Amino acid sequence: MPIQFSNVISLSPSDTREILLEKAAHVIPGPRQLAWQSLELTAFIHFGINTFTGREWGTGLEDPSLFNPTDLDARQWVSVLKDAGFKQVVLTAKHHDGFCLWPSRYTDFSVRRSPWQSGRGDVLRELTSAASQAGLRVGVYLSPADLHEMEAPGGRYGNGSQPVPSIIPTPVPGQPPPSGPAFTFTVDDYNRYYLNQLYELLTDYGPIHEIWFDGANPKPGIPETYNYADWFTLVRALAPDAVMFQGPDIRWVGNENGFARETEWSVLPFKGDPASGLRELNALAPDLGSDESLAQALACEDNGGADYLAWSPAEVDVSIRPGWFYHAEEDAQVKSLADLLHIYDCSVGRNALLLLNVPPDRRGRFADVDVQRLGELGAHLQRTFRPGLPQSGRLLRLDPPASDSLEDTPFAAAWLLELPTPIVFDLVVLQEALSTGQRIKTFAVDAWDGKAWQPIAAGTTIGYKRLLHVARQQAARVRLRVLTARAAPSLAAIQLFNDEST
Ligand code: FUL
Repeated sequence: MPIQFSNVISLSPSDTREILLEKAAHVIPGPRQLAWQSLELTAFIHFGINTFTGREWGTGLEDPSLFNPTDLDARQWVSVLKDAGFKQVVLTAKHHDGFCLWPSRYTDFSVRRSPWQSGRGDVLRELTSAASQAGLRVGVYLSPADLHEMEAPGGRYGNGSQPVPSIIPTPVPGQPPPSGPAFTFTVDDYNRYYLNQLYELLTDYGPIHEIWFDGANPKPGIPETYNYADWFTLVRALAPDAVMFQGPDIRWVGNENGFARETEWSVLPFKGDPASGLRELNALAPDLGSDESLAQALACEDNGGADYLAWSPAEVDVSIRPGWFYHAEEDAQVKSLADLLHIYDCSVGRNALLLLNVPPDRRGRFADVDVQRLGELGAHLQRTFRPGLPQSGRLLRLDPPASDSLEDTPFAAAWLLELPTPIVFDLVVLQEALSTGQRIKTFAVDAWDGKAWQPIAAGTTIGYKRLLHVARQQAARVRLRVLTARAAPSLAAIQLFNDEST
């Protein structure tokens, strides 16, 4: 039986290494994963009670009247981000403290009890209105850990309540219900609360394209079981195009510094039932997804081997400042343009998506220094990646062996980019065609100097995209040789650019 392309492929303990790798070569992204990955550059907005207390993690017992932005302007956020090339923005609708930036029906620990707009404000509404006008997508961070629900009297988190069949959205006397279909889940008090909040976020604000299930918990000792399966069911039903971070769709890259791995695979091994949507892994592992690590995961004797392979692409979250929230004393520590470009190379350029955090200040606006830096970033990227000659070249597949000076080097596949006239470039962009999955393990790039092929770059994995800085040079013919691959690879693009920063 030939192996079919699929988002998830089951493993068997009897799979040989060859079959395992053949299966890995047939795991492909789903449409929502592909749409998400092609955004490339997305923004995170950490804003909330912490902005006004100067903390990174709140207590959950703050006075909501502390939340009082003097000049909140989500249109400023959106226009600065859009001009800089960002395609989506994810807001901390609720951080670990539990304070809600929208007037939830299910708690009074929210903007409703703040002086901002006399308690009638809604930060998520401001953002979704501005973003939909500008054509930016919106995502929401809804922290599973909730200190207010842990610490405040009557808190529902870990209160020992029994799971009971519960209608979501749960009717609230005197308040119009969110509109949409009703669901019944058997859940305890906190999961009911969390599901109701998810429901509000996914039905009251237009399309939501990413849900951020943060993994951190300031008080992990308080026992509460998250009913992930129910959360995922609700999200799929109400927002079928949304990707779930640390759910079935996308994974944390494993650090908050802005760097994907030099070798970053999107096909990973997992244990358990793929239908559960839980993709549990050690996100910090230095090697995720190499041939060796797949073989080890399958053979793992401690707790049984991996059960399946799934498409699990990396998201790189990093802040433009030392903290996630705005602190005036960090104004001088906003990352430099060079830092941001390095992060871009090491995230978008390494088969990952960049989620760059830009926290609004106490006015509710991006500070001048952040605005300036985002402007510099956008200008640089637009200059570098402006459409031009590369797109007009012909991309030809070459049959091995190649008849030239490097013919002794075997290759699994090769492509030639041929331009009508030579161009000056110092940046090579490679993209695999993900409709046949991620297959390339190692490759080399050569440029034709008029007499012979000269090697100019080499590397591991390509996947969605690989950026390679090379010595500035002029050529009309550039060749990619795939040296090793899991199966016959397909290529989407070779492009050449002139990165003016170097
Ligand atoms: C972490 C949180 O604890 C931080 O406060 C921040 O939200 C970051 C993006 O995720 O897990």
